[in-house]
Amino acid sequence: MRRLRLLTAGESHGPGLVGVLEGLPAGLRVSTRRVDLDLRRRQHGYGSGRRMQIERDRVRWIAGIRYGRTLGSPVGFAVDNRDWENWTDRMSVEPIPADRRPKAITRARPGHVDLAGALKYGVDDVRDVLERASARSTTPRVVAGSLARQLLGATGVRIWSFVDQLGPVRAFAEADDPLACVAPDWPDRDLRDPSPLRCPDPEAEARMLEEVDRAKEAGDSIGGSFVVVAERVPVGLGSSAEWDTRLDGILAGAVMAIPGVKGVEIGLGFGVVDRQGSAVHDVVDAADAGWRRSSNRAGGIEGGISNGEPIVVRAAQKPVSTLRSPLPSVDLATGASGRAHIERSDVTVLPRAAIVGEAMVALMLADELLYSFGGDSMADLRAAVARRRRRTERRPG
Ligand code: EPS
Repeated sequence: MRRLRLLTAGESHGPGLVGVLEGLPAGLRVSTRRVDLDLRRRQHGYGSGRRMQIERDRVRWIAGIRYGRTLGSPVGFAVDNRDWENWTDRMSVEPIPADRRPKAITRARPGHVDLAGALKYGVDDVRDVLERASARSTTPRVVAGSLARQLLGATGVRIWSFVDQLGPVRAFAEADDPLACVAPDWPDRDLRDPSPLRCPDPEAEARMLEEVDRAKEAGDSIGGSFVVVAERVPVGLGSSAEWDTRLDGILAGAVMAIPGVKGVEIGLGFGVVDRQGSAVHDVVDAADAGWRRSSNRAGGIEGGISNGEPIVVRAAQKPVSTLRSPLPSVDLATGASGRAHIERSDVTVLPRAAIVGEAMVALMLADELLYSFGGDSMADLRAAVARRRRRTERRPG
């Protein structure tokens, strides 16, 4: 990140999670209610395990906010783990003699951090590495992302998401452009009253729910893909001047860094592979007084720069790697073959990962917005963005 800095810490079953977000301008009006709503959205979704009934994530501000507005100093925050009280021995900060410790986990789960992490850090108990790799680590990202969303919102940008595929079931499968089938009021409905899997195609969602049940009955897990959309992003975020300033690269890296994400597409993504250029590139709509395109296959980014169209990011998420019918594994301590260990877990985290996707996209866009338009205060930032919009949102003549 170029203007913002985010540091997070926290183990899944430790006392809690913390974060510091540095670089927000002064004067951003912070809605704690909205942050808590985003935290609640991250906890919502069919296919979650029992843990989500234990936790009631709420942000606790520690620094950087006064009378509901940012001060320009680093914003510090915490989210408590309610489950911690059940884990004080297994996650004790104080030393425990080896003979009184709960049993170490030594049979790594294929697909999880377990084996690579244990070998990297030279640990005997896989819990030392799995705790931080947990989906729980995304909680502070959602707090920071919610602040970024509020900053973007103050300049007119809106971010939303949906699940577009779970296992073999794809939303709006018959459509050329599934995004065009999402009802315009979906983002509001999704906020007020999210559907079980946060899928805007009810017929597909019913079949997705059956897939989750089937995976659960089989002791298996299931993944899929989600889409994040950012609307009214000003023209000109990112640049083609240097490899690491391209907005598509920045977004892809941040979304790929969500646990379990194995692929990221912008716009048409891998759909560009089998089309000719004329069926890929978006022409400017002759009937529009602005610079609108008649299609948005580029997903709102050309040459690494936002072009004013909605930014569309799609991510593929692998199935959760804890299986109730575990895969074969090898015991790290003895070298003996056996089955991977089983932790309480989820059948799918897909609807929740989409909220983390919103957070990562919001953070990257807020960072680029601040880089391009600067401002020590929100008033400076808003004025600079409005100036850019005036210059870029109408065609001459
Ligand atoms: C996770 C396993 C489950 C999830 C957890 C991620 O936790 P537990 O082992 O306590 O049942 O619920 O995700 C969260 C706690 C969260 O807030 O997202 C895992 O193995 O990664």
